[in-house]
Amino acid sequence: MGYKVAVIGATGNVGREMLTTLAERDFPVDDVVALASEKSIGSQISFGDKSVLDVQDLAKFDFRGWDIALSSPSGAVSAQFSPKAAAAGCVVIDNTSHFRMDPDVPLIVPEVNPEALAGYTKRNIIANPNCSTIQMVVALKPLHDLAQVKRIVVATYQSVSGAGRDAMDELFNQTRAIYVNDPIEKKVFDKQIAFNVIPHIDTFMEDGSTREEWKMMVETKKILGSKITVAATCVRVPVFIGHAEAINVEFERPISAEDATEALRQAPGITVIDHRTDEGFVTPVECAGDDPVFISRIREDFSIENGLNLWVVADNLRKGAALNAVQIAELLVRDYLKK
Ligand code: 2RA
Repeated sequence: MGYKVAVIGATGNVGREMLTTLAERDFPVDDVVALASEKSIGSQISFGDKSVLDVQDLAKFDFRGWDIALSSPSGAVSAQFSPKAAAAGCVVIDNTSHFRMDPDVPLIVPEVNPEALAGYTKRNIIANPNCSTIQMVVALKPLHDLAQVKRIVVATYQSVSGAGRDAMDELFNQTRAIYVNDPIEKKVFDKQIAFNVIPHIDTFMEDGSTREEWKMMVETKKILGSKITVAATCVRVPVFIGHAEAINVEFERPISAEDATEALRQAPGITVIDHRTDEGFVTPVECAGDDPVFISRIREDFSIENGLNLWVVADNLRKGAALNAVQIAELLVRDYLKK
């Protein structure tokens, strides 16, 4: 006996990846529906290689009788429809930032804090963390267990797919325009993204940081440990898929590069590729389409006590969003929604 699963925001980058991941992992569905705004009605979308779905109108959909909704619309749409779906008895796994810091909504990375899922019944909503947070806490969880993380300094190199399909088109069109000496158009990003990097993701805040940097700080505290301090600089780079992060970590206790590497090799959801030779590390183009969080460049930071540096790469649409949401759904049906 399977589950009735709705995908909200099905026509976006993450919504499409959610459908692909559900099909690839043979999630036990009896029925699946693709939901989007009225402008997408009439379009079709593939449910992996299993079937093709007619996109239905979210505004007119009745969630009664549906078990799980994987949701990745805008935050405003989620704010409007997630509570409605939850009230109809459909457990919502929401990829937007809207509910992440709600104390009654668990913020889950299955490899890191699966026990927190028990709190989902308070609102029938579960939050999927931000992509840049997910890959970082997956990498740091085994090291936190070993030597207790005290402070994180992270610089991110985030691909344009994190900003949606139009952002991917903008990178492609700008790159082509520059090659043929055409004028470039800027619609999604405030500056040229082709052959450039932009230290601005999401909106600026009063203290000069961006909401993306704020998300990494507050979400890490909620998922991994409230005493951990985080200094983040989030940068958009001309890459289509795959976020990379240069992470410097200070621990409460000593930790060697060898012990860290061994702990990472044993940890779930992680692949260590770290040879300290040419090509002995991972880059975003190599992670696109893959599930693991990849870790390279593991080395001690001798400039501080108990310091370590890491290079962490993951597919931001898969582990950074869709895969993590489906893994939460797998945990949910295994431990709570048995049929
Ligand atoms: C980004 N993390 O990369 C944000 C949202 N996906 O744009």
